[in-house]
Amino acid sequence: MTNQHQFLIAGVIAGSLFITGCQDKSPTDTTAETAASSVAAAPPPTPADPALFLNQPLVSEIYTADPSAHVFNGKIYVYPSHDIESGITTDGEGDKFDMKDYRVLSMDSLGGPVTLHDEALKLADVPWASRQLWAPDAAEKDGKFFLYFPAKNKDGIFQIGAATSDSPTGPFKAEPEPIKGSFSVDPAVFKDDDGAYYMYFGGIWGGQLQRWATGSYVAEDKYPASNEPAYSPKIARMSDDLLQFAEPPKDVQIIDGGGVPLLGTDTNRRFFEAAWVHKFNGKYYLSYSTGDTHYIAYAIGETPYGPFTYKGIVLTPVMGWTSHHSIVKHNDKWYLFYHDTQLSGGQDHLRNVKATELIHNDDGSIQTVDAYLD
Ligand code: FUB
Repeated sequence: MTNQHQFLIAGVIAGSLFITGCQDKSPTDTTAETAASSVAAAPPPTPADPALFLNQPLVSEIYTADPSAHVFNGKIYVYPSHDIESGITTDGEGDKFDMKDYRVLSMDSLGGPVTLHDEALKLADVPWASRQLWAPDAAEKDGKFFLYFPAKNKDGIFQIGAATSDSPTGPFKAEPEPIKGSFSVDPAVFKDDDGAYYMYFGGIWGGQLQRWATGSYVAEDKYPASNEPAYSPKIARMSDDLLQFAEPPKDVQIIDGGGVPLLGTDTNRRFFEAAWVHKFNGKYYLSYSTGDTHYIAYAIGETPYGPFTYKGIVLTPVMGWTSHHSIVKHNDKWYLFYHDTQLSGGQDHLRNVKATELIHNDDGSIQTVDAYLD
């Protein structure tokens, strides 16, 4: 998240046109190792032209974003942020994204009716939090459901909380304190085939990851110099009760094909926020947003800890500044959940979640999704 939200739709369109204009590459180039800079992003359409959107919003009663999708007991549940018009106009640190509660979506299958459930958790019921309920995730273990969420604590520092429920749709009861040793935003919990759960998290700029470079919080934004590696997302294995980290968080390295960590200045490929992990054919796929270049990129690793080798683009820029997604398998098909700003006509902080099929090629690469039709 950034103080450049004034880009709004005009900026996104201009940026996309710039990318399109500067690259001489097909948007359907889906080979492994496709560089972000080699994928031409189609300019998002104007909101007045809904026929040009590849998918329509899953719900239109409320604004939703950052969709974390899971299949629990054969059904798809989506845990989104619940965007609201906060009335905040200053935007230095993503202040406009001032969400106050969560609501869960569910559906039996993609394309079928979507249920918008009642409030699952509200800010007022989280004892340690002061504001900004950002992108959540969820997990299930032994019939119990866990909601993980970032929020600013009373000192204005992002941490990650856990809340529990007997139902996947809540209501969830928040733990009295945030997860010990947690910081920054965008938790994503991955369950491996051996039953271990891992949380990935972190986000630069508004997500404050750049303030933790020393290992503790420093209230000053410090970014890597041009020859320094980018900030990494973090990983920690979860405790058996899924309420705490079982180990101190570690860096998740993202490297290029030559084994060199991506640099902080490699803005087309480096991690910004919105980490997500799925497993395909025994390999771990880390996907994430590149933030100010608006891609959802992916990298492949051999273990949950990585290192992950950069491979290419999952989703080209969407309408709106942020891009945030999840990838889930349901009934033998893979789906990409993502958001754009179709319903609000391009307002960055008023987003709507969508879904589309995601194809893995035979060589394990992912076919790039362009969310807009020509
Ligand atoms: O929704 C608030 C923030 O915007 C999320 O935490 C980021 O990933 C971005 O989508």
